[in-house]
Amino acid sequence: KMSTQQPTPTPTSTATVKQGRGIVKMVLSGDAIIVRGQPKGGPPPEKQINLSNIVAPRMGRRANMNVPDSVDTNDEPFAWHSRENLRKKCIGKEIYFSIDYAPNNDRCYGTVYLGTDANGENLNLMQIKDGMAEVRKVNVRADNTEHASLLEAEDQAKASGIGKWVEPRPDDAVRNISWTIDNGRNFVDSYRGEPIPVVIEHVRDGCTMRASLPTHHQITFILSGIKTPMIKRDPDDPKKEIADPYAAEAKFFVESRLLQRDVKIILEGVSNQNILLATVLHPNGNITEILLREGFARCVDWSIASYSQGAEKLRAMEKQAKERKSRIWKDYVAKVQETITGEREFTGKVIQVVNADAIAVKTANGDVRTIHLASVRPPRFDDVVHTKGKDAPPEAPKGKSRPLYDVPYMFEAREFMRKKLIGKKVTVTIDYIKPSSAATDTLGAFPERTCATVRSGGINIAEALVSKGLVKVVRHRQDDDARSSRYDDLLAAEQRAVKTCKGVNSKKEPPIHRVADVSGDVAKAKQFLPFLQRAGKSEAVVEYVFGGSRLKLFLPKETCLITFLLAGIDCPRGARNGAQGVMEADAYSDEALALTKENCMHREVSVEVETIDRAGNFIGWLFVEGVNMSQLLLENGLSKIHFTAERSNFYRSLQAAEEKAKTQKINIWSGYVEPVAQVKTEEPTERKTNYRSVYVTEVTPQLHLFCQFSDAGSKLDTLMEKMRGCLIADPPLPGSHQPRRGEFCVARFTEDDMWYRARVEKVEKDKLHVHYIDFGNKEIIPSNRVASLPGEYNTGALLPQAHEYSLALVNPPEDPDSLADAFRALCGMVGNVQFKVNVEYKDGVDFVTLLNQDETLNVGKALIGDGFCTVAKRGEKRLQKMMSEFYAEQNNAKKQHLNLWRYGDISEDDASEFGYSKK
Ligand SMILES: *[C@@H]1O[C@H](CO)[C@@H](O)[C@H](O)[C@H]1NC(C)=O
Ligand SMILES: *[C@@H]1O[C@H](CO)[C@@H](O)[C@H](O)[C@H]1NC(C)=O
Ligand SMILES: *[C@@H]1O[C@H](CO)[C@@H](O)[C@H](O)[C@H]1NC(C)=O
Ligand SMILES: CC(=O)N[C@H]1CO[C@H](CO)[C@@H](O)[C@@H]1O
Repeated sequence: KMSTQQPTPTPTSTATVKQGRGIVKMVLSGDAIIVRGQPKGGPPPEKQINLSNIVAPRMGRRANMNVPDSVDTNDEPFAWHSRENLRKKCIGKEIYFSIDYAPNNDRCYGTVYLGTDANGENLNLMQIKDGMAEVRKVNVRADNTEHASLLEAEDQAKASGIGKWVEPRPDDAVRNISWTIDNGRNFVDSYRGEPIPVVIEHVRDGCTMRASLPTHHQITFILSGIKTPMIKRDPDDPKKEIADPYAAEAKFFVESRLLQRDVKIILEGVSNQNILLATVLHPNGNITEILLREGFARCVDWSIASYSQGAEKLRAMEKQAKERKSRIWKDYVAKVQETITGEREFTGKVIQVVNADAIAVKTANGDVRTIHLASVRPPRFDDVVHTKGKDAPPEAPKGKSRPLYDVPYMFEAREFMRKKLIGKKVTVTIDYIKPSSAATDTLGAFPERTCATVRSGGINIAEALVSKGLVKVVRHRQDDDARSSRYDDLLAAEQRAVKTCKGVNSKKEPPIHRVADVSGDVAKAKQFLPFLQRAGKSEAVVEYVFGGSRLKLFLPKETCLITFLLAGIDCPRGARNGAQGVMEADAYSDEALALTKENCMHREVSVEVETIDRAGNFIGWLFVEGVNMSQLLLENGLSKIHFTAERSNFYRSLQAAEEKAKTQKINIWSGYVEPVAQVKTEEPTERKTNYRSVYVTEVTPQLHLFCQFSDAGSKLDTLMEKMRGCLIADPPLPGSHQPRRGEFCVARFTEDDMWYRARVEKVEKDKLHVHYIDFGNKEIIPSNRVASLPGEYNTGALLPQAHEYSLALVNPPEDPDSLADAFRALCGMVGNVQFKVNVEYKDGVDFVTLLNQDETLNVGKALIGDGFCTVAKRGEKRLQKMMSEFYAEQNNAKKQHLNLWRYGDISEDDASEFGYSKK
């Protein structure tokens, strides 16, 4: 601690001052010190005083790089002992000095006393007495009593052989100085974290110092975990220094406490530039924490993991300084974090490993939430250290991309999480919310992410993954507080993983997973079939659950991926793309999916493959922990028995399971009425009607109609309004989205320049063929008018609203001109008013009767009556009555020679002759 006493200010000119007081800042050698006066505003004045009339052995010096031919010099014998003798006596202490001779400003000889006046111990004399210096004979005058006592003391020291007068001279009289260290890593490791007593020889700035070790190694180190404001050389003028604000203050703060003090240091690490990292331990506290607390330093992520005394204390100290806006934080404003709504901490069951850094958790109330592990990211191709050298390009795979198997250590990461977590309870502590981001050149868009610390059985999963080298720690921006609450643990774990060469940090080639993806490959699937059939039971890992009875399996022994369908059941299916557009989900498909997901996702299961379907999907039985999944679905009323189950061994138990569900009337059986007697279903003879109100939004030249149900209009309006609002608030970068065929997107309709949901039908060079899925119209637009469809507005939120229909019993003409006439006529009939439709039959699309509201117009019938179209013949009994009405209309048209019939009767037989061909 600095004395609170007021030393006499040391003037800059020594010519006038003969005496003074000060604090010893530094001892240069056994006969020279630097004294510091009282600060007056700026840094305190300093003054070098050489002790008069004595001469101590010279200290060895390192070659000065700026002076040519300069070389390292050795100590004169006992130079170190002499310096240390004086240093231990007076460093940091108050002294009184009396100047004996000062030929100029730079040279100044004096007598120095410990304390505040000349009654204190005379240090010049002390050095002579202790045999640490000789009397400077040229100066000595016989009449001077002071000189006489120096000479007397020297004689005594010589006589008793102390200090430099010892005989014989010991080996350590000259230090064996090592100015440099070859291998920092090895040097640090050799001390194994033990505190080393050192003397701080120089303070370059608040966090960079030089120290001499007991071995006389001279080391430069920086304090682990922090950075203080820097003093740098001006790149334009090497003599000038540029200092960050508070750099001088930080340096003084450290210098006045540590310079030439006896302290201990712990060597903790080494930077990429071979600079040592260390922590200084001082009896009054450790300077790293104090600098942070005082606002002289900030935490730095790259070295904080090296700090051996508990990184969390450093963060806490920094936080305190920030809150007080102390020094470097004077303009600090806390960043407003994305608000975390709801609970910050909750527990749940892990039901899926979504990625190497993400899981799906089912909470107590049944919600499923995707949770990203905070501050880590999955492994990447360029993470692995390739044995072929740094410049070897990372080996991205050719062909179908399967990151799980192709990206080094991705599979290991997934397996670690799968085995540790699936079906297990975890505690989730939300650390931050990462807002959604638009797509960039290198990264796809991603939705908002909930980032959290996830613990299972007291283990921080992210930390475990990092320490195994299976994920990497994200380097956040210095001022970014949106990070893991255990960020320093992650950094420390990564440091261990690098040191022990774990996972992506290994220098070995990463493990390779050659996996044959048989799913969707009919030919390959057929080759595998006999093999799997013969195997009987095969072990498998469920990679994904697409639907209640549809799964993707990985067979580790066979190292192949297959699509697998549960045998013996008819399970409700979700919304899907059929041949004629999106098909709506069957009732209870979500419940069936949830049951299979919860029981099977990522589990180890055994399967018995029976057969294969035309698309190359394997069909068979799946057992998970002794449960037959087909049977479980039946038991829960989420499937019906399929007739193919009859030949299986499980038929009886399957039947029993279905019966049970039926009698309990659960799920698909909730409306089930036990049949009184078996009635043979016959083909209905009566037409059934169930009209729905629609708006016709689009007519195609082939006379197909796209309609929106009137009762769904408000839902669509709300969705579009929200979606457009979202796109205006966060406008997509034109051209940032590269849509693929079949993908849903948003497209700006040329006519009104507004965004609509659409589907890409074809991709050309700079053009896209898009189909507006809620209205049915199509157009070709430049690709920069298309953006990605925000997730919350996709077809999961609302199915495409344009339903495609054909007119029942109506045959459009094939001749292009007649077809164009019919098209115009149809357009004229279906203006912007409500109609109603009844589905009559399905044949590719739904064929409908289209009536206006008061039923005065039957559109199909009118087209035939006006001779624009002909009657399409159908065999169904229920349609015969309607068909005969249509034929009557057609005969009328013929008689009046309307349109198609203007040249006479073109009956089906001679149609081709007239050029009106029919299929
Ligand atoms: C004062 O002491 C220093 C350090 O030992 C030495 O380098 C310097 O030459 C001395 N100055 C004079 C004028 O003797
Ligand atoms: C000085 O130290 C170095 C390494 O610390 C050692 O190799 C060398 O032998 C020592 N020299 C003497 C003279 O002790
Ligand atoms: C570091 O310093 C603080 C006081 O600033 C003290 O409480 C703590 O014990 C010190 N730690 C060590 C390892 O010396
Ligand atoms: C052969 C077999 O494993 N049968 C199981 C099918 O699943 C039910 C549960 O739904 C089990 O009870 C059976 O043992």
